[in-house]
Amino acid sequence: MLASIKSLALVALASTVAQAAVVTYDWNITYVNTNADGLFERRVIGVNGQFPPPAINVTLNDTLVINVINNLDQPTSLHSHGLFQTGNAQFDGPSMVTQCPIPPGANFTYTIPIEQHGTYWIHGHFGGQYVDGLRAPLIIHNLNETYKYDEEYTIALADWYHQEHSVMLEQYLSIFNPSGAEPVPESALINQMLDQKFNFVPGKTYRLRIINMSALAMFHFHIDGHEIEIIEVDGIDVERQKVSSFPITAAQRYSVLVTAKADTSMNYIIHADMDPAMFDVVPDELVLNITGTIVYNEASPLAPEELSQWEPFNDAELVPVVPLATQAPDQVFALTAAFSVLNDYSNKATFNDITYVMPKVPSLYTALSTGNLSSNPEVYGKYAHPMVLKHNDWVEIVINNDDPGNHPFHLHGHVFQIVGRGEGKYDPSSGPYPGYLNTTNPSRRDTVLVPSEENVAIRFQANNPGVWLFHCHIEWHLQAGLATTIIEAPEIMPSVLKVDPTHYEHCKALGIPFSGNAAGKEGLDLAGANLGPDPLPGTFTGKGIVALVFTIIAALLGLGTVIWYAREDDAQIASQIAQAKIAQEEETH
Ligand SMILES: *[C@@H]1O[C@H](CO)[C@@H](O)[C@H](O)[C@H]1NC(C)=O
Ligand SMILES: *[C@@H]1O[C@H](CO)[C@@H](O)[C@H](O)[C@H]1NC(C)=O
Ligand SMILES: *[C@@H]1O[C@H](CO)[C@@H](O)[C@H](O)[C@H]1NC(C)=O
Ligand SMILES: *[C@@H]1O[C@H](CO)[C@@H](O)[C@H](O)[C@H]1NC(C)=O
Ligand SMILES: *[C@@H]1O[C@H](CO)[C@@H](O)[C@H](O)[C@H]1NC(C)=O
Ligand SMILES: *[C@@H]1O[C@H](CO)[C@@H](O)[C@H](O)[C@H]1NC(C)=O
Ligand SMILES: *[C@@H]1O[C@H](CO)[C@@H](O)[C@H](O)[C@H]1NC(C)=O
Ligand SMILES: *[C@@H]1O[C@H](CO)[C@@H](O)[C@H](O)[C@H]1NC(C)=O
Ligand SMILES: *[C@@H]1O[C@H](CO)[C@@H](O)[C@H](O)[C@H]1NC(C)=O
Ligand SMILES: [Cu+2]
Repeated sequence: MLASIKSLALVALASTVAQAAVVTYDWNITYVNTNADGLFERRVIGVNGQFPPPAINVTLNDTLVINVINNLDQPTSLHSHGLFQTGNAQFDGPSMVTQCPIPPGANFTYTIPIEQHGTYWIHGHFGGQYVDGLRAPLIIHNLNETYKYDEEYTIALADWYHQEHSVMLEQYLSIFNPSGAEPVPESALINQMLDQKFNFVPGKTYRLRIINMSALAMFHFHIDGHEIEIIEVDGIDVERQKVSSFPITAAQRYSVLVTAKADTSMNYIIHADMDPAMFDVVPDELVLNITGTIVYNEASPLAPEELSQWEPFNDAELVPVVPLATQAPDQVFALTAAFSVLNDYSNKATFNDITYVMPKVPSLYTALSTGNLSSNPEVYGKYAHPMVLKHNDWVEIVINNDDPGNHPFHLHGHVFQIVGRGEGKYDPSSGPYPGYLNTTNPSRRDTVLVPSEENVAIRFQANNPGVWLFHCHIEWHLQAGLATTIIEAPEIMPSVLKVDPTHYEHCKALGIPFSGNAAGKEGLDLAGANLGPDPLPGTFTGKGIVALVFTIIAALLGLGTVIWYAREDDAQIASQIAQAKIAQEEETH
């Protein structure tokens, strides 16, 4: 199968005069049946009866209009990942943060002035709909690109599951999965299909835009026989950097330049190796290393396959072409990410012991309707985990990863600077942050990986009034509550942000209040607000709690045995417990 994403002849574009256009996409979101990985036919979420959903393709200064028709039997919403949405937070997309979700059968128009260029993606932001396929590249061209190239291809990497997201999520968050083992994908796809081919012509220079649209998997990317040079990271053009391979975590993007060979005597493999470290279990049948092909001549043989070394790579060393010095922060926050069994006995994610739970009123609507209380974090509800920022302040967030897994953290509405990295956990009360890197022109991006038991310090200026989610982009972890809400410049929000009144009609249709505090009430009366589970009391942590909980479950189910903690086996144990429970119930009936 040839690349369905057509190559772009940029020569034609480069000569035209800047002409901002309104570019309209009609997205009729429906279920589609497809066998994307050739292994299993399943129901997925597609657009206009097609799967994969079409890539969106616009130019800097255009206005992107997406007319959504929700033909699903569940609500939906769309997030344009990486776009600043200046003055436009109402179209950022996350359900219950900046909008009520779009009810089944309803329409919603996203109108997005394009103020950036580079490689982005668009995905569902209601529940985990993107895991079921609602995701597509969003490419923004620049009439005056920093680097010259002849053609371009988009390479969107994604993990692929055979079960529907909602089924897996229920299992993942159930009390029978106390160690929080994530669902492991059945396969991985390039451009949501198998065996994607990219035609190369000798002598030409190609820009490859690599997007990781995964729910979980982290890939290492390399191409046999070709040198690659990174030129863009998350929409920020960077000084050329030659690499042999690089890792790309969920939600990150890179553009690389690749110069085609001078002859067509061989074809070459593109490798996207899934990092097995991300998975609790690697099933025998899971193909970790997926490939595409660079085709010079259909008749030529494949060049011998090269295994990459997965060389160390530090994205903090990428130098933005448009420099931006950092500034001393006016506000500093420290967030510690962790997973534990909370007092609802399910394994949840927390930042500073708070697991994110959606408020009853979308937080943006709370900010716009609570007057001078909008600067008081209490109105947003404790479990929305609000962090209120003053307009134009420089803000630093130190993210401590106190979990054995790696997590890619994404901030909506901004790119941030990576200003520091360090080992272990940083506690602001212990003195100044020790891990600052060169802050002359720090690397900027919108999604950063924080490895296990390490910390990363990021900075940005609070110059984009709005409500922005900050969260782990592993979809399972977001659903487990690994999110906070940035309330940026609430004092001026009502004067700079307006919400299209038709959006409130969707709230009404779904019975969601759209003014007042997190409980939909006046003032600070939060009675009836959504509450989350809290940490279990006492000193039990990690595996201790897991063992304890199994004991409790076993006791509750009347099983006389103590079941020991075993991360690899707990799904199996859980299913044994469930089966035992069913058998017991059947006996008593
Ligand atoms: C985009 O718009 C900005 C502001 O109106 C203008 O300065 C810039 O030249 C435009 N760029 C292009 C490529 O049209
Ligand atoms: C949307 O797609 C569904 C399913 O293919 C179809 O029945 C419906 O007519 C479409 N709606 C519009 C407005 O195109
Ligand atoms: C993207 O849009 C440009 C014009 O804006 C067009 O020339 C090009 O063919 C489009 N590419 C794709 C893949 O649709
Ligand atoms: C949604 O948009 C489609 C296409 O424009 C239109 O046919 C349909 O009536 C609209 N539905 C609603 C509920 O407005
Ligand atoms: C294009 O960008 C380069 C720098 O990247 C700049 O020197 C040049 O003036 C720009 N040209 C136009 C027409 O904007
Ligand atoms: C995509 O991101 C996930 C999660 O971080 C990661 O496991 C996977 O290796 C990434 N894929 C690529 C090609 O880097
Ligand atoms: C996947 O690729 C990596 C890196 O090239 C290699 O070390 C590993 O052995 C490969 N795994 C399989 C199953 O081929
Ligand atoms: C907040 O607003 C209320 C009503 O608009 C007003 O009565 C009150 O004085 C204000 N409080 C402060 C501290 O400005
Ligand atoms: C910091 O980085 C800039 C370029 O980004 C470089 O010019 C400067 O030499 C670096 N400073 C140090 C102390 O490494
Ligand atoms: Cu995570």
